[in-house]
Amino acid sequence: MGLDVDKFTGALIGSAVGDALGAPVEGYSRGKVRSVYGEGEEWAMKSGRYTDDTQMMIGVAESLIENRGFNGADMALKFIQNYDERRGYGPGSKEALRRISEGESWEEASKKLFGGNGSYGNGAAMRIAPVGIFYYDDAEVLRAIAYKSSHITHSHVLGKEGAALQAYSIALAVRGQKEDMLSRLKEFVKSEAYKEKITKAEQLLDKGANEGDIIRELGTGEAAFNSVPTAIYSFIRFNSFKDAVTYAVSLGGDTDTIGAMTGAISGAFYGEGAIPKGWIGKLEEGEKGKSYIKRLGEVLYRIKMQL
Ligand code: R7I
Ligand code: MG
Ligand code: MG
Repeated sequence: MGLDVDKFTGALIGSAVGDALGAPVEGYSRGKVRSVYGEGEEWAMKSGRYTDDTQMMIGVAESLIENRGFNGADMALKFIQNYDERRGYGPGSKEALRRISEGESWEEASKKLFGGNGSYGNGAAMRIAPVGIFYYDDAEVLRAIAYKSSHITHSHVLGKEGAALQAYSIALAVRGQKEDMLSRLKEFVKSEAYKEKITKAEQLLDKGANEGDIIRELGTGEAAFNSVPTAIYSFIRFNSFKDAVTYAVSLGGDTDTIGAMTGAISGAFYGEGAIPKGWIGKLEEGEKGKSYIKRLGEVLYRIKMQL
C-alpha cells in the first residue's frame, strides 16, 4: 500500500504547528492578528509553545497506541495525567476532567455540563487528528471512535459531530481526496447544521469570498460548528500548508484551534515535508515536544500497517 508515514506525522505535527502559530493571537480580531504577524506572506512563529489543543491530542494518540484502539477510561486518564493548567483549557473540558478525576465515570461526567446539554465546544475536534489518521480507511469506525473519544468531555451532539467531521476531513486528506472533499463530507455528516455550513463553504469558494464573509458566514468561534467548517474551508481554498494555516490564523477568533485543525488536515494531505521548516524549527521541544509528537505519528503508522 502506498501510504506514506509522512502523512501521519504531518497530521500530528501540522496540528501542533497550527496551534502554536495561533496561540499568541487567540481571541484577537483579524486586524489585531495582522498587527502581530505583519502584512507579509511569510509569518515567523513567535514562541512555538503549544496549548491545550496539542496537549489533549497527545493524550488521544498515547491512548490509541497503548490500547491498540479506543479505551475511554484510559483516554480520560491520559487527559488527566497530561493536564497542565498553563496550556489554557476550555471551562467545559476542565470541569469534565475534574469530575472524572474525582471518580465519576467518563461516560457520565460530560453529560452534566452546560445545564445538562453537554458541550458543543470545539475541544473534541481540536484534538481528533490521531483518530483521523488511525481510522482513515473506515468511515463508520472512524465516526464511532470520534463520537466516543469526544464524549469524554463533549456529549452534545454538535460537539461530537464536529469532531467526526474534522476526523473524516483528515482521513480524506490522508487518502489524497481534496477535489471532492466537500461533497463527501456532506454525505458523511448527519446533522443539518453542518450540512448547511458545508453548502455555505461551497458557495463561498465559488464566489471567491473575502475574509469578512468567511468570519460572518462560517465563523471563528469556540463552538465546533463555528470553527470546524472554517478550518476545512481554509484547507480547501489554498494549495499549500503554509497558505492554508496562515489564512486560518489570519481570520482571528479561536486562532490556535482553527490553526490546529487546518494544520491537521493540511499536514495529512501534503505530508510533514511540506510544513515550513522555520515553523517546525521553532515548535517547542522538551519531554512531549515535537520529537515526541512525531514519534506518536510514526508509532500509529507502524501499528496501522501491522493490523
Ligand atoms: O470545547 P472546549 O474544550 O474549549 C476549547 C477551546 C479552544 O479554543 C482551546 O484552544 C481552548 O482555549 O478552549 O471547552 P468548552 O468549555 O466545553 O467549550 C468552549 C466554549 O463553547 C464554552 O466555554 C462555551 O462558551 C461554549 N459552549 C456552550 N455554550 C452554551 N451552551 C459549549 N457548549 C455550550 C453549550 O451547550
Ligand atoms: Mg488552545
Ligand atoms: Mg482555541
